[in-house]
Amino acid sequence: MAQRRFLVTAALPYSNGRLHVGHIAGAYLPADTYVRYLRATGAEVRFICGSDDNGVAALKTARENGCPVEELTARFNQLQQADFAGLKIEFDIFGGTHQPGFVETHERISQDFFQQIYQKDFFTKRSVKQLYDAEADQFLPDRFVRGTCPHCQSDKAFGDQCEGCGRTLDQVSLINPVSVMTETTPELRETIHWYLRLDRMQKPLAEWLASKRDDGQDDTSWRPVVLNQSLGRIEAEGLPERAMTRDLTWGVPVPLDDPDAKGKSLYVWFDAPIGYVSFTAALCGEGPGGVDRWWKDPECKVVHFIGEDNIVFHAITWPAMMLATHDSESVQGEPGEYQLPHNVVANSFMNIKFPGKDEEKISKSRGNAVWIEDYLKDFDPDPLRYYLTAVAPESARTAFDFDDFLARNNGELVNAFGNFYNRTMTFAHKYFEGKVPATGSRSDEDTQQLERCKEAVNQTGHELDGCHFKAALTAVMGLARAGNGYFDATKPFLSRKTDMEACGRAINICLQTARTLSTIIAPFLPGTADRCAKMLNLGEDYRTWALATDELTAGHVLGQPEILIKKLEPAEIFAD
Ligand code: B3M
Ligand code: ZN
Repeated sequence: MAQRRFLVTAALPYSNGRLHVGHIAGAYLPADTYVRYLRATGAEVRFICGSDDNGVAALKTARENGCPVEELTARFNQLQQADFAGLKIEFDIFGGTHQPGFVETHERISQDFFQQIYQKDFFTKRSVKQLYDAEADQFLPDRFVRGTCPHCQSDKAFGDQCEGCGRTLDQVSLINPVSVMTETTPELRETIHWYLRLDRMQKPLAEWLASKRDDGQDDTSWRPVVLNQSLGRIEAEGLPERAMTRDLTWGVPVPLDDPDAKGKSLYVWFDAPIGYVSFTAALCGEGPGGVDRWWKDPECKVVHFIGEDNIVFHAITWPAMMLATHDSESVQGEPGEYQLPHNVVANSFMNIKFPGKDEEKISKSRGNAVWIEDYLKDFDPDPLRYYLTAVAPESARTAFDFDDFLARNNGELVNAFGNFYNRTMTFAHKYFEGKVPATGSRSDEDTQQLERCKEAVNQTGHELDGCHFKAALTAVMGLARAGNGYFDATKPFLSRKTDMEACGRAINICLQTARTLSTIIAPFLPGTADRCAKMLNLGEDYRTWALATDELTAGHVLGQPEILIKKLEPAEIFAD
């Protein structure tokens, strides 16, 4: 079988703030888990991320902090990289759409992309009325204007979107608009923009999306939330043209030899997904062996991991941009053309629940988040990786609950997983000189337990192939519990006094189970898995999925037992 090939991306974080647990649970942790799993199965993978530096978000924060926008985005790019490294979320490249070393390639590739679409006549040049801040002498793109939402009357509406009801907005529909630059009331003025003809792509896109519904055949179906949001959007409002340029100088300049394009940039949601491509170029080069091999080859599957607020951009706008560059009639794309994503995996948001308080939304402005930087000062990455997968918001919002975090670490990870390793290792060292005891003649109970190991490997792999991370972790933990169940049932603590052969057989089976666990826990908890492998004295290839149930031979010398997972005390939790 040819080696499977995947290009996996995680949403590019805006480089205007720190990362919190909601970001990690939403896109980065599932993406990293998926990549680790794919690699364990022998697939060739590139894992791409970087910061989303352009557009209004960074500009606005820079203004508020009175610092140059380049400085702000460079600083947060670095801080975010440190957060990811601390959590062992390991990209092959972390670029940035306006970072030194990346910005030139990114601009060129984004501009080429725009040009291609332009030449294929998928843009309409339009004159439109937009809000203009006379005092600041500039148009007010997107989040530079706020006001009251015409749909839900929330006063947390911005020029592009309402924070109250989540609807995308046309800024001129805002009630009582205010410029966030000067706090003055803006006026309407004429400006010119280039609109992507999404309307022309509505039919093929809708058909393509509909083909991603679960037909029970394979693991290529998309999550319902992604399809419901994107297809729902098309049903509700069709696909009107959308402006892909902005009156802004921070960003990728509009590459047209047209006086009307002066002083304008590409819309940040136009250039940001192209960041995936330009960072791939930085990692693998351009042309046939580089970008084309990862993006324009039907043999390579592109998988995007995102948060739910990014669904429409990844399931509609970005595929539409790629479609607009195609010559072929085929929606997915012919070899040599951009291939539409194999999957777009989105999670919901995560709320937060502080002890003794009600569950609430994570809010940057109110500062009620668990920041990764703070977490890493006190803890290892794995308890958080475990918790965020166990309560992942895969189909609905969930909450980061401090008591639950503690309970799951101590009750599940320590009690089930850690305890199984601990008792098995202790026995092997105490009574079998730190070696794998003889297999002996296995009972039904023994072969059943080995069968459970095989099933757990298959089940975990199957769930991971389908991006069901929670279910996959449940399968892993199921095997750890089954290991404890087997230990309790075979009672080596009794047989060691009466029947050393039976005791050895049981410990042998426990060690085989521990060996399987080390492989299947690895995509989720890489640090813990390394400690498992060290204790079992396994080689570097212990993560290889196909070897997960290869048995340790009798006499194999084990490593030293150590504490696998630490119990956490309530007082330790984010004591400031
Ligand atoms: N910068 C992240 C966000 O909306 C946004 C993702 C871009 S992915 C191309 O929070
Ligand atoms: Zn609203």
